[in-house]
Amino acid sequence: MSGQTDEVAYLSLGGNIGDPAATMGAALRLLDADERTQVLDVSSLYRTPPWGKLDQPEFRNAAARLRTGHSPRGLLDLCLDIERRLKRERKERWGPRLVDLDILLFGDRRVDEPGLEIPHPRMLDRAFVLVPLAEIAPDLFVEGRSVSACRDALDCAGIVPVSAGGDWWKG
Ligand code: A4P
Ligand code: MG
Repeated sequence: MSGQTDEVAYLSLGGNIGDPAATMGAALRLLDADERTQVLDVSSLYRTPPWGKLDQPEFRNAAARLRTGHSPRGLLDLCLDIERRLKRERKERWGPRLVDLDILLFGDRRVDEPGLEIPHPRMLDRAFVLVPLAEIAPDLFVEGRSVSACRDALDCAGIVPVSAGGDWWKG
């Protein structure tokens, strides 16, 4: 269902243990199954070198555009619940993970609360976020610059699409 108060939000998805493509696909299907949330568009699935902590397996990453009737906090709670249902184990910061769902943008809102910051504070530093996001939203403006211009300012070496288009998650 969708209503007049729905907003468009962007998510980043990532994982590097187990079968990340399958887990990320399951996460997107659970988001789409939520009665107040609809998955509008998904990027290709990308293979990406680990960022931050280098001695860990390569990641799979993707970005998604949603429409949601939830508040930003409600969408975060939904994402955390889906992570739990997919049995994510939280261990070390920036370390290996089954599936990670980050809210990048929520309409044009800015949120700075305990446990929730939007726009995601590290999104503009991360090619594994901006390459998939630029595929589905190249002209979206973040902090005064387009997503594609922000991507072009980063080192995107080794970030390679591994799906043919954005239907990989439909299962
Ligand atoms: N939180 C605050 N703001 C948000 C937001 N906008 N979206 C809070 C989602 N969550 C938000 O999350 C910890 C808490 O952040 C949440 O419970 C929520 O209350 P987390 O994902 O466990 O945090 P983290 O992993 O310790 O830190 P961070 O910076 O979010 O790490 P990331 O972004 O998860 O990075 N390399 C590649 N190639 N690909 C990757 O996907 N991911 C990471 C982890 C490192 N290197 C990577 C990748
Ligand atoms: Mg995170």
